[in-house]
Amino acid sequence: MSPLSLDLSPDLFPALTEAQADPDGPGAHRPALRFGDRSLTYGELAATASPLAARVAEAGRIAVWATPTLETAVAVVAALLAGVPAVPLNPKSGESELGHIVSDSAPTLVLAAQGTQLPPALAALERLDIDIDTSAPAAGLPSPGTSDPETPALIVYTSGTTGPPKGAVIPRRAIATTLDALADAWQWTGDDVLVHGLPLFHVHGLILGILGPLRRGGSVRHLVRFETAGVARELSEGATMLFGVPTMYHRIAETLPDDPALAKALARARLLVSGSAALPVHDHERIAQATGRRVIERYGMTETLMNTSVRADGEPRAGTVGVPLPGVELRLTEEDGTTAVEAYDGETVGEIQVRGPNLFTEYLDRPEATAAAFTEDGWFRTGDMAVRDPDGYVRIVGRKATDLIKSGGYKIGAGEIENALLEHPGVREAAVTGEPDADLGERIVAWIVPADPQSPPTVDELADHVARRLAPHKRPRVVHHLDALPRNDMGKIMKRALTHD
Ligand code: MCA
Ligand code: AMP
Repeated sequence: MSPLSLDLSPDLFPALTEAQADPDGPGAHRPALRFGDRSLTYGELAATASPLAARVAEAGRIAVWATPTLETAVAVVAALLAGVPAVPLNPKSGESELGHIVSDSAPTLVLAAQGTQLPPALAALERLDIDIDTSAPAAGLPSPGTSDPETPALIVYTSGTTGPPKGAVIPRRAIATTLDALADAWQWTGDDVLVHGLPLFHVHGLILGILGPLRRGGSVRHLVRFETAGVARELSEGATMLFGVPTMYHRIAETLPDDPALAKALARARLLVSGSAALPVHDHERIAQATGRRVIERYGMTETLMNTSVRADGEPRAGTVGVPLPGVELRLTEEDGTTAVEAYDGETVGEIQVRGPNLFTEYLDRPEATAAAFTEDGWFRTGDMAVRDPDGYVRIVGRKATDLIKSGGYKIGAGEIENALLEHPGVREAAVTGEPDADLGERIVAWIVPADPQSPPTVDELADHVARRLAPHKRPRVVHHLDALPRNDMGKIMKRALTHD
């Protein structure tokens, strides 16, 4: 593994700085971003993001209405140039989730694409329209020397086992170091053209998928909406890398037998990368068989950004997440959470703990939750359980909390869905579990005791209720009605009994 020099220079996007300094130079004409049929070169991105950066520079914290559009990318780049923390909002979030995020993070402004209608939960916020006007005279980029690497760059909301989502405060230092570590592991350069259709309010789609190519001086083509036809088109028209969650690769694996053009396009790619959840070996093998190419996996978390990856120059082994990235310390610990597991035997299971410049700073305004997430000597407890092969490859075998569900690559806390279900008048008691699903990895299952057993609420009614309050990806896909929830002597719901119906 090559050593990584830690670049803590405050300039996150050297290619953008170069385009700004020399607007007629070749660097300014290189493509940066493309969403559907709209695109920006580096020169155009500098011209549109720099005046926006100047306008938000005095804001304490901004929210970004993170639709899958050029505007979102421009807004986040502008915030980073200005050194102002940005909170990306899921535009499909329901009223109670949005209300929580806005009151918790207290932004002073919300940035949204011109013409977008914002929901009532954002009505109290001052709105700034993102107007992509590349003809406007470019303002000077804010001096990069003014930004401390520890300055919060993004606040990304992530679910825990109970209660509403917490804001993970991600400093500039973590973004720069994780992206540079991935560049080393993947031989990722400015010549790469990335294609993806991930949402832009999480680490995967936004930091890796938008800021990653921009930091390298390369380009990204966003599909706006994930479809295998879009993947085939872009990879056959010059894109070199694909990022996706396992559900997307599962859909690719399902489509491949009837789509030779997709197989041909994937075979040309330099790198196919999966992450956010485990990609089942069956899907790995189906894709390898149809294309001759192996998908590689990387493992990360909102709080840690990226921890490990199969390297481009390493052996692409299905079912593993590869080796620790340069600069990342990784250990497995025994049940006590502090004794390190020394074995590299492919068998001894321990909790993954990590330390390094890729880590977040804190959960916003939650010192207790932050303290609980770390050991006394500064290791972050991921809650993921793994073994290590003799050559250091990490294989994730499960996770500590049964109350965390990964569905479609989204992390969802059972507790927040239970709370939402209990707000429905037809629900007396509720418990939520995840069960295996070939497409989503896990599907959300609600077990409810209806208020009126004669007319229990239907699955559609409860799905709509949760989607409207929280977000559509948090909606239950299956609902079971029970007379009572199984409880132990202490009155605690025994979820393991529920999964074995
Ligand atoms: C259906 N829909 C509904 C309802 N039923 N909407 C409201 N109420 C209902 N009752 C709508 C959905 O909103 C959606 O609308 C459509 O029906 C289909 O929804 P669904 O089947 O749920 O999903 P999908 O659209 O097929 O999505 C699959 C997906 C998605 C594309 C794979 O799950 C996805 O984008 N996942 C990515 C998650 C991710 O980025 N995770 C990263 C976090 P419409 O069709 O209009 O959309 S993890 C991370 O960042 C860490 C650091 C890491 O390691 O990466
Ligand atoms: P999130 O908090 O939404 O960022 O999700 C982080 C979690 O996703 C991790 O703690 C892991 O459980 C899971 N995860 C991410 N990448 C992988 C992967 N390649 N394989 C298995 N699990 C993964």
